[in-house]
Amino acid sequence: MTADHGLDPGRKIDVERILEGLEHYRPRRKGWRWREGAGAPRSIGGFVYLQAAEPLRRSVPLPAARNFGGIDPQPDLVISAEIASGRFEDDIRRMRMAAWHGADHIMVIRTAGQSHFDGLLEGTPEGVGGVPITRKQLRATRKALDLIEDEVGRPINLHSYVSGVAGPEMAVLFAEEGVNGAHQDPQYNVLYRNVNMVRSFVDAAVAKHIMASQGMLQIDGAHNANATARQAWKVMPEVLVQHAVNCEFSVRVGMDRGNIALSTVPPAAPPAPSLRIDLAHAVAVRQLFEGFRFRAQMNTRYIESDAREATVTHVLNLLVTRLTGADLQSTITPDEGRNVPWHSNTVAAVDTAKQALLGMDGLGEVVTLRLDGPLGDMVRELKERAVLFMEEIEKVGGYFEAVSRGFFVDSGYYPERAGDGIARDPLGGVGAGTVVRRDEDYMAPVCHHFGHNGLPPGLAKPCDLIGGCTLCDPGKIQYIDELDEEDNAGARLAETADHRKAGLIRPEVQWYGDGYVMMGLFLPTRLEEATCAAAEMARRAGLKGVEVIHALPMHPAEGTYVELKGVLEEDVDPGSLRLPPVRRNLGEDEIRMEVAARPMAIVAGTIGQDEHSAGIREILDIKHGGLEKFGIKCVYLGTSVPVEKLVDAAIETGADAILASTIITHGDIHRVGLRKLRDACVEKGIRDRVLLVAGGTQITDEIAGECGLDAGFGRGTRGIDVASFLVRKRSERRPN
Ligand code: Z97
Repeated sequence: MTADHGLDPGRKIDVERILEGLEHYRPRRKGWRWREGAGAPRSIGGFVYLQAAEPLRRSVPLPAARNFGGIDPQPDLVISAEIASGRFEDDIRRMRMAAWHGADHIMVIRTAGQSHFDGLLEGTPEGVGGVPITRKQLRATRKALDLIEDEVGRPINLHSYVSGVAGPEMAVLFAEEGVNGAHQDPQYNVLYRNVNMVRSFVDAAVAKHIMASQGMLQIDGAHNANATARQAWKVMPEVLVQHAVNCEFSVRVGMDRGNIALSTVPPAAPPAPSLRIDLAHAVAVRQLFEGFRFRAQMNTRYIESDAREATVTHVLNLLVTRLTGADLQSTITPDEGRNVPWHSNTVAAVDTAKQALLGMDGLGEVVTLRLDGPLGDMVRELKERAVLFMEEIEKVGGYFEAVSRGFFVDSGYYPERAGDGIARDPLGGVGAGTVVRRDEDYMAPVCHHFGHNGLPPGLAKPCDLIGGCTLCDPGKIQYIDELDEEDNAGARLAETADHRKAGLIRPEVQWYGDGYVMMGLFLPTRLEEATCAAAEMARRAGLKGVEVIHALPMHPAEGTYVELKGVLEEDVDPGSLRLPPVRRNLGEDEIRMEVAARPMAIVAGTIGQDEHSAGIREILDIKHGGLEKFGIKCVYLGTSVPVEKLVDAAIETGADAILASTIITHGDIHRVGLRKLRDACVEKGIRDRVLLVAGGTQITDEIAGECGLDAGFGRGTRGIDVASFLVRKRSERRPN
């Protein structure tokens, strides 16, 4: 961090500094923010984008951006990353990485079982399967995100969950701490957390009212039926009903439609013929709920441990998003199937969304969905089934009665019923009988409160009675720091402090210094043997705590691909490394323009008794982006060329540079050859006006320098590396 506490892109975020002075930190803005600048065509890198938002100030572009001048356009949709490793102090770093790749909605999953707590947690214990949502965790995260959003130049939304019997308290906490969005759906409590129905809906009214007061975005919970039902693709009519219940309830409580997002997931996935089913569902949802927002998510139900499979399903889902429209795009990683949240997978999922959405930019201009055929029929049928479902709810006496009869999460395709729905007792569940009617003179001196409030007349705002509520006067918020002396963020950070201070490098999956690495092995044997053998090999290679996280048979007998994780207890001191010099290339267009303005010619060949030619030809030939591509005139003399011949050719053609390739190194023959080349140039008086460049698998810049040449290029060199060097060096030496 720099002096003004802004982030320095070249340095790690200082988590200890984030935790300092938290008791006084206030979120600088509240409410949800969409991406800006979408809706009109935008020119970037010579392309016209129809669905792009404002670019980021700083970012990491997609790898292929190298071919497009390094552009990093940002799609029009907000992109989510779910980040919750159990330790918020480590998640902050992952949030920064995700933001640089294009995430502007950070969803923090709650630690297992937090929805069963009947109050707020304080302190910051370590979580399991998520992060404990506490004031300290939220405040530190929001503070870090405030810095990160300055760094990338785009608002970043922080999000978590308002559910369980502490839902209203959670909503107040979120409102106080500047949380920008939350899942809130009373049906979730009823069906999945067995909270009493009356309690859940009353709590929801309070929570939604508070969320609405801050302009928070709400995501509903309908998708959980897809994730839970035995046959998830059959609950489509029910999902529409669940959306309807939550949408109507939210609007009546006072939420703005523009802040109500339907959580919609494609009901099927390959190997099912999913796209037809998914499209019909997506169109039906959008037709029924016009004016609301759509949060497109993958169906977690179908995510196994295979990264490739998860990515393909994700991309198919993104196609549905582009064809039917959405406001917010979630990203899911194969970690759903592995239960290990890897930094790299979170970032990869954000990139998958960005890449696919950009690739499908403006798809609606060239492709339309045919609603006058089978798709339209399916959409109509789905809507009819949903309406019939709703009518039956009314007929049996309402929502509570319907739930008690197990209408929901039944895997029959309505009106079929499989009888496996979740049934709850309207008089039972957590918090049953805890709702009491307010007295006539009930009075609460707080500003955002649902329902009857018997305030004295003439008050400007209710909290004037107490000199301000916590939402009007944040100074009243009680900030409680660590309660547990052992299980707290400070203690966890202290454990790694020395390592971090020493600047040592250790691999990491989710927590600082966790040492985890992933190993991928193909083993030519059947699955059972392969998984055991792979684990054994990893142990022998020195990994500890080895666990197989993925195995895919290639053939029942021929072999299996296995991925495993384990801890590598190795540190590297960066001070002990000899880093190769970093060469930054000029852009392709810049090189071309320079060469057009001042023509450039080179002579090249493999020197000595060396018959290798593939490498040097790749550097020269236009086919794979060699020097010719930039307009550089190349004279190639072939293999086993005496250095004198190269020098003579350079004089004859007035070449700007000589490229000498040398692969063979025994007896240091490469060094001998290169020195001879330099000497020959000196002898013929051209050393000052030609650039001398060596290339070959074993060549380094250092070796070339030692032999009196200007540069050396080794394995992995591309034409542009050499072209960039030549252009830059020539203008350094001879500016005109
Ligand atoms: C998603 N990948 O993005 P607890 N309320 C609702 C929910 O859907 C959930 C909770 C509360 C998923 C994330 C699934 N949703 C996880 C409407 C969870 C969580 O776990 O009971 O504390 O609450 O939607």
